[in-house]
Amino acid sequence: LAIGDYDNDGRLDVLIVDAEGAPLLLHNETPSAGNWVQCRLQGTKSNRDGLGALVWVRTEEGKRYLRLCQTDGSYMSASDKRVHCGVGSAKVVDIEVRWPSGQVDAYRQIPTNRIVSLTEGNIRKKEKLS
Ligand SMILES: [Ca+2]
Repeated sequence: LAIGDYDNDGRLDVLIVDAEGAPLLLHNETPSAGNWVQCRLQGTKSNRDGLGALVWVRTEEGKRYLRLCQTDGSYMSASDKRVHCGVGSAKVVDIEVRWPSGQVDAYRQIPTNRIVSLTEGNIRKKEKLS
């Protein structure tokens, strides 16, 4: 079993393969799943995929969500390495990435319902949180 957003619509889908049958894709078609953000991490000092990074997502209302960049979870499979986070009705979020190297990068006012690429240590000063 692997989990990922294969069609990049912000809703996580599930792929199941057993020992005998054809692969089964459970395509998530939930009509109103809320807003979301997905982070595609690229490590520079840390591993290239950013595996093990902790991603904090904070909404303007003060809700905070913590996600771990990982691909494990099921036997002989790898799930989507992008970090997915549902954020309810939030239109923008602040994101903080704590990389395995110890580097901390913070980004402000990231619009939701999109995939953002975040490279370790590559942050513009105006986006940096104080
Ligand atoms: Ca999807």
